[in-house]
Amino acid sequence: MSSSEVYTASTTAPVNIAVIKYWGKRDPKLNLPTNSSLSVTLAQSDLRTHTTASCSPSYPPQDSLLLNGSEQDVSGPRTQACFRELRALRKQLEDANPELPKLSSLPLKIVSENNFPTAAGLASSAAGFAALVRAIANLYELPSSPTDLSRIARQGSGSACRSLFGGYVGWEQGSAADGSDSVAFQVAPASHWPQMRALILVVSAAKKGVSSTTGMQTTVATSSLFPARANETVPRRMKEMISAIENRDFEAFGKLTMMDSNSFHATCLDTYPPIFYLNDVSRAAIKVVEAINKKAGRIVAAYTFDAGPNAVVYYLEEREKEVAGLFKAVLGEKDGWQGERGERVQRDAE
Ligand code: 2P0
Repeated sequence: MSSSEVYTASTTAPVNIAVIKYWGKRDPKLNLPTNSSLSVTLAQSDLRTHTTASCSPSYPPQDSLLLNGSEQDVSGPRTQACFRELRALRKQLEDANPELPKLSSLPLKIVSENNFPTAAGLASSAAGFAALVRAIANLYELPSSPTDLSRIARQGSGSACRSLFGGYVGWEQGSAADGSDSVAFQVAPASHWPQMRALILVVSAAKKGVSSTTGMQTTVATSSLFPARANETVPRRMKEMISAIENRDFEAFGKLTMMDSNSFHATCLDTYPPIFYLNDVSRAAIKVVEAINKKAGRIVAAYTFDAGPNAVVYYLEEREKEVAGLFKAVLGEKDGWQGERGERVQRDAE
């Protein structure tokens, strides 16, 4: 290779929003979870990270990562784990094929752009690490499957493993100490249930107060509700959720989604000191969903909240007017739903 040659590859990865939540690590270093989880991957055209990975003998010797134009620290163990694993796979390829350029020994330059607020409880780390891992895998021309890449992305951020697949995606907690069986799997492609929609209500685009990593560690250490959630409730609901998706049963999907969000936030409140992710506007959104469902006489809308106050409301396309329309009518004028403190955006699930 010439000393000025630049090798490059790009990809995008979408945000995923869990309907059965990941909360708790049995191994914080490898990001091995205390329970399995399940999410819906949003459409590529909506909330996503676009990442370009490149390497060149002409680059400065240190790896670098630029996110939305600002330089990020890549020395943390999570980013380092992803770089190390991907380089090791490239090295294996180079050893087996001596004619290949020795990219594994070159400095990496990663450039990422999110088209949504970073670290506002909108799963930015999920899309971010998924895109980072796939961009480098493409750059290195690795023969890795999405499952293999999910195993690597998980070490960047747990929820990132689910953004390597589209549609309805599970993350099997696994039991191996080395994390080899803690990977994502596709439950169904988006085309299986194309009527699914997600309305995202950005209550606050501010960075969250308690990081997921810190929050979940404190929950595991202090909540007495947590063991029942991790060992009994979630394993049962994972099976029920997979059936609901397979049968395109929105009532079951919606009820499980809302109950699991409530269960997750209950363990947050039961954490000591307590963790509050929901605020008054979040609770107003829950009330609106309840009113919509009461009026319909069945579950046609389902809320869920991650580690922040922003609501995601799932519904089917045929209920667009009732659900998205009512949210606009009822909450559009309220403080906290528009203006400087937040914007209201509507996003379709793929
Ligand atoms: C989820 N969350 O399943 C849950 C629901 C937040 C609430 O995954 O420490 O950023 O990087 O593995 O993946 C957020 O946790 O945590 C998360 P790390 P991550 O989507």
